[in-house]
Amino acid sequence: MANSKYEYVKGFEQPDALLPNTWVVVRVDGRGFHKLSDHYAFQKPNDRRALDLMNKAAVEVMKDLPDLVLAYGVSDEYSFVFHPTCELFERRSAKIVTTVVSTFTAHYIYHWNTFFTETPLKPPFLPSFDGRAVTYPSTRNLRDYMSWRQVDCHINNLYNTTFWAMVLKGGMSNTDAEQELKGTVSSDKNEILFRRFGINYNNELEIYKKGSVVYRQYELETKEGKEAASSDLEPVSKTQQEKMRKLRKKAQVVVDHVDIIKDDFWDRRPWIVSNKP
Ligand code: DGT
Ligand code: MG
Ligand code: MG
Ligand code: MG
Ligand code: MG
Repeated sequence: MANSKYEYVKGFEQPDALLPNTWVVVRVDGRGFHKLSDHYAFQKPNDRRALDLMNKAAVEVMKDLPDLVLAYGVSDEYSFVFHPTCELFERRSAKIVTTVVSTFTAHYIYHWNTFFTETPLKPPFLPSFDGRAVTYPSTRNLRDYMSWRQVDCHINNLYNTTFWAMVLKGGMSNTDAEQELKGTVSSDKNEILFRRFGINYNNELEIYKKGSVVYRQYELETKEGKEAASSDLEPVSKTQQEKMRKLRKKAQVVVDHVDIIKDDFWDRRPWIVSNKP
């Protein structure tokens, strides 16, 4: 299109490319889910339907954006991880974040009825999500970020499980339960659960204790895939990149509820860090 005298306004747009060669984590978080979860009567402390819906939306985001290598979700939040080699939208932050957030929200709303069959969405209580991108220069930093979220999941879930047992099963008021839990450590909460309510925290569902990890599973590795994986060409050629993109798109996206703090998860799935299926 021909230049117009108006075109100078383009110069007002600020560059916002994320630092090259770094891990990019986009975390989305439900806006005002305290109110939203009350309104739609989410079960306390965990509503399986709500978590399954979050996971469904995350799986669809992974399918829509083959550049993603990993995601981790807990409560009303999900962290999506792009590999350091990712060049999506020339790494422009706003484009990446808004695409993840709107794709996630679209799937969350689209699939709501499948999980909440009795409680249709109705304004003004419509789910929306905020989002931000943070870059991490080393794989250690990325793993520490993931560990941080999973530790948070554990701490919150132990607290919430104990709190709601005291209130719903023990008939305590919210204030009394909160007061009694003030200053307690993990072992105290385990004790309260076991002695007063016969609940062994270890037997709680993994999805509640560990959150949800989403990644691509390459069990059915093809010959083509092995060739791509064994290649250490730097930089990766266009055809190679295309080949890997296709493999990523074909791979099954799975949801797991496992420890991502220790090495085991990462050692078993080297393609997550190498980005070479
Ligand atoms: P924000 O993120 O600043 O807009 O505010 P909120 O209200 O979304 O707060 P946030 O994100 O810190 O905490 C998540 C809220 O979502 C928290 O109040 C509990 C609620 N929530 C998430 N998952 C569940 C669930 O499975 N069951 C119930 N009952 N509530 C849940
Ligand atoms: Mg928040
Ligand atoms: Mg929130
Ligand atoms: Mg949250
Ligand atoms: Mg456009």
